[in-house]
Amino acid sequence: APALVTLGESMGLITAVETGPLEFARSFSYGIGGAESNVAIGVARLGHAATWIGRVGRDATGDMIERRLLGEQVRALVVRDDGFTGLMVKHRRFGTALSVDYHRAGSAGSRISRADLPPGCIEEAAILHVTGITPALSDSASDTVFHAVERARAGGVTVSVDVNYRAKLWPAAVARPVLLRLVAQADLVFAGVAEACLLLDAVDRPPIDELARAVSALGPHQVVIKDAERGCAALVDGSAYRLPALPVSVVDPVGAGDAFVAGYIAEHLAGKPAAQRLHTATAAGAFAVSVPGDCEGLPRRADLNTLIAYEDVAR
Ligand code: KDG
Repeated sequence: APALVTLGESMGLITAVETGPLEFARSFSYGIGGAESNVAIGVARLGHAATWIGRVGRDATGDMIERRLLGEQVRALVVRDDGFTGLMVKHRRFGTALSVDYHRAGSAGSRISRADLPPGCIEEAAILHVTGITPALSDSASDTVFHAVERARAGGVTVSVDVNYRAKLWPAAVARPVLLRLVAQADLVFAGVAEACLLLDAVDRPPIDELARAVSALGPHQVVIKDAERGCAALVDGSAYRLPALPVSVVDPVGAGDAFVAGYIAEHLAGKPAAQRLHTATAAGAFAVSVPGDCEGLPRRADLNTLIAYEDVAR
């Protein structure tokens, strides 16, 4: 079956349950986070085969990540590393103002190397999805991403890139040339407005349809610009699309971008036209922001049908 393969770092995610300063939080939930595993889980929930490749430590968090992925029916090609599994600490100061601290420098996940990609694992997929997070983690992680992209291109596999610029991992000036190199080799690119401006070195914020066109001029023939609650714009094989977001109350925006990507990729794998890919992506984003965790809220097919029925009633 046509399938997704992705690689990156997944981490333990400690989240303060109460809103307010972290030092006064008394209860915490424990879960997993990681942009690429979020996408893999989202695609699997929507009924497509998904493979995630990455390293975790020989620790309880590493066990949890492996079990969670297996429980989501993601094929997890997990390499156990002597390093520790990275962690994130998330708390909500007020409303949807979330802050995330990373504890990941030197982690097992950052030590991913091209030797972790078994022969055929990229070549047998329909889509390879990578993000701009992984090249920021280490030299070997960066090498792994570009090596995977090269193999995908040689094997005729569609290359999908989520720019996912993380200011806490690297400064813009260092990230920019690397992200440009990645985007130039992609068929399909997802970027937020600020990320597109970073790529294009645009200081004014051009309208999002213009951003899509300008990013596409860098190489990819499918570009989707995500503009949070204002919706998205896309340029797919020369045709322009614009879709509003769904009006939902936002509990936790983290993971919405990954849900969007998962929805888009799932419909791409299903051979659906661009308008349907964007529609499902938008719905998946709406589900994700309604739930506190990074990946727990990702929808299944039945959830999408519920949403359609709900929209019909609301209308
Ligand atoms: O996209 C959501 C991610 O930010 C989160 O799950 C963690 O991969 C992550 C990162 O590096 O920020």
